[in-house]
Amino acid sequence: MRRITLSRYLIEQQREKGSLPGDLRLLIEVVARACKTISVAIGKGELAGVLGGAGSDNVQGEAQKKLDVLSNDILLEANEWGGHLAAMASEEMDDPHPIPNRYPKGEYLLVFDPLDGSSNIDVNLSVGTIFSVLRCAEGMEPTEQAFLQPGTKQVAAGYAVYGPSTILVLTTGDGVDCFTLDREQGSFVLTQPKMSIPEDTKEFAINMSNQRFWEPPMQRYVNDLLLGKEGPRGKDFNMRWVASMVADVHRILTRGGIFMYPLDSKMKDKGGKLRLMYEANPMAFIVEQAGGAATTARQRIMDVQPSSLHQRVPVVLGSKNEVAMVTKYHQS
Ligand code: AHM
Ligand code: MG
Repeated sequence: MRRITLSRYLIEQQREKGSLPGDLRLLIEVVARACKTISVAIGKGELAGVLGGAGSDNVQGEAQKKLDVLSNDILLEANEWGGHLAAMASEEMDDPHPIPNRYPKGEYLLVFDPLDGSSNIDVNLSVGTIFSVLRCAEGMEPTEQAFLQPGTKQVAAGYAVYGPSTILVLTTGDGVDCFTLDREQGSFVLTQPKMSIPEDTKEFAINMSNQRFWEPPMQRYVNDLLLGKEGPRGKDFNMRWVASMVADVHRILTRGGIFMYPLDSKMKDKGGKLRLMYEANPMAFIVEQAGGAATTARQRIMDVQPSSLHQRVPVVLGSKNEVAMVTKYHQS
């Protein structure tokens, strides 16, 4: 079997399709390298003393885990000096991180959730890294304003899952490909080219404990799923909830499904739970590139014009026809 490493894949994309600028290729390679480093730290777990709380809060008032902080530092350090970035922003930092003056600057903006699903760290379940790449408009200072572009402007997005194996899923706007980390060789190898999400599904993912706080259309929709064969949907549904978006989305990319973190009355003033710039947008780009759909239940996620870096949105994504069904419930 032809073994295609991530480096070879990126070089071939650049050469054959001309679709991948050199700086973007470098950026993706550097992010992938950082993910390998994070994967090693997570793999060592308690042995490396990386589990547990960091004793600090992030800008959203959430308690940071040691691995949240460590993963953020790894991504910052890896990406600072290559000359491909104008600035970075992260779930774990209040403001964008400018490239230090001693390094050259590039045209890209990198946004990431360094460790998604942190509540799963200490219980040894899958966690991941999510990232999104934008271009900094010419002549614009890479301040928060430069980042506030809708998801349609993303030039690349991806996520890593640190699970039984470490995988990296990537799109540059030409489909979605999945790589598996060969731990002995230290390289990501293409294992699932051109991922595609089935249009229909019988599996949903939602945190059911929030049911009574959802808006009425979402309550009606999920009730109808639960009624199964006897209800209006005429089929039984299965449910999964890992509480790591990366793992839930990866399952959907592999076998279909619908993932929802809808608006609920507890966080109505915040706009939702998941963050637009570094959770919803990159996942929406990937899901759409794999033939699925991603909405807020009312609007395509990638069309939302961000008003702040840490903005939150409701998220409904996955199998196309099921996502459309959710929109229908919200229209009636
Ligand atoms: P995090 O980035 O702080 O880890 O939070 C995001 C995570 C998602 O991965 C997951 O889908 C969701 O929060 C789980 O939330 P809950 O614990 O409310 O079920
Ligand atoms: Mg997250």
